[in-house]
Amino acid sequence: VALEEDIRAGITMSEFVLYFQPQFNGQQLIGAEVLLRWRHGSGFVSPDKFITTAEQSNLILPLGNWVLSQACKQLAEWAKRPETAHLTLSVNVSPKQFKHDQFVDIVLQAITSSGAPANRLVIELTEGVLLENIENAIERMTQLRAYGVSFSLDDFGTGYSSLSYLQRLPLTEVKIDRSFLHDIDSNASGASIVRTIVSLGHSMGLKVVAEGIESQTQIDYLKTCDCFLWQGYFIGEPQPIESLEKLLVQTN
Ligand code: G
Ligand code: G
Ligand code: G
Ligand code: MN
Ligand code: NA
Repeated sequence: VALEEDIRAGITMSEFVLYFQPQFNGQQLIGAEVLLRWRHGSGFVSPDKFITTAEQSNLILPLGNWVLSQACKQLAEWAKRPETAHLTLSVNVSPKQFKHDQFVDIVLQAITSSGAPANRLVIELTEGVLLENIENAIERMTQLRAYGVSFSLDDFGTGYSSLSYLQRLPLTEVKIDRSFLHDIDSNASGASIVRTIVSLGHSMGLKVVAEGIESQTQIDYLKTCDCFLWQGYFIGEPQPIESLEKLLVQTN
């Protein structure tokens, strides 16, 4: 309850900020994942410490709306300049947000009020919420897809659902869970699992993003798997918007 009160106060006091973790296609910067940070007291509180509470207390709804609207404002800014107009933003959406009756309207509202190009917005979801009520999930996703919004399945490979089930979802992308990337370095079966997941994703007609890249070895290996969509500390940490934009100048 104390944490819940702190989050409430944090929202009104504008203590929440967005960080942006770069995403690359090979050497080229193509966009970023939006990651919420809480500047509270003496330092930053990680989402791991507050997302669960925010989710339980419904505070994730105002917080999540804020993230979506900020991301859309950023996309609208980028759309004005040719150097940045191609960039995408991936926003994490929690189960409670996705299941909310107004979810589709909330996303459309964020897009419309900011003037963001909908086809630059990617929504990251996890398997559990999508399969809890698959018909409903398909309907919501299809409605937003019609406007150009894309969907990425986060933590791919850690769920338990059948592929035929997953294939029914109008996804555009999967993100290989970072535990598999980690295993490339630590054991032999890790490497073949990553290769299999990449090939599986491609055969489903999806983009495959490798996240949690922490070494050159992993990059070299991903190239041999025909996976060029990359995200991780080794190539770009989550950072404020200003430094992301500097990076753009350096990489283009
Ligand atoms: O950025 P970091 O690795 O600390 O994130 C920890 C967890 O919090 C990750 O699972 C990430 O998806 C989640 N997270 C980060 N930002 C957001 C956000 O804006 N909304 C939601 N729902 N989850 C987020
Ligand atoms: O599956 P197919 O033989 O069409 O694949 C041709 C090549 O393109 C393969 O190397 C495969 O990994 C890659 N590929 C297939 N589908 C996709 C896709 O949706 N996105 C990306 N980035 N690569 C793909
Ligand atoms: O659950 P999700 O995939 O959205 O989590 C994203 C989280 O992963 C962010 O909090 C981010 O800080 C973290 N992250 C990003 N890159 C790396 C990395 O290379 N290694 C590890 N261990 N975590 C990472
Ligand atoms: Mn994510
Ligand atoms: Na993930």
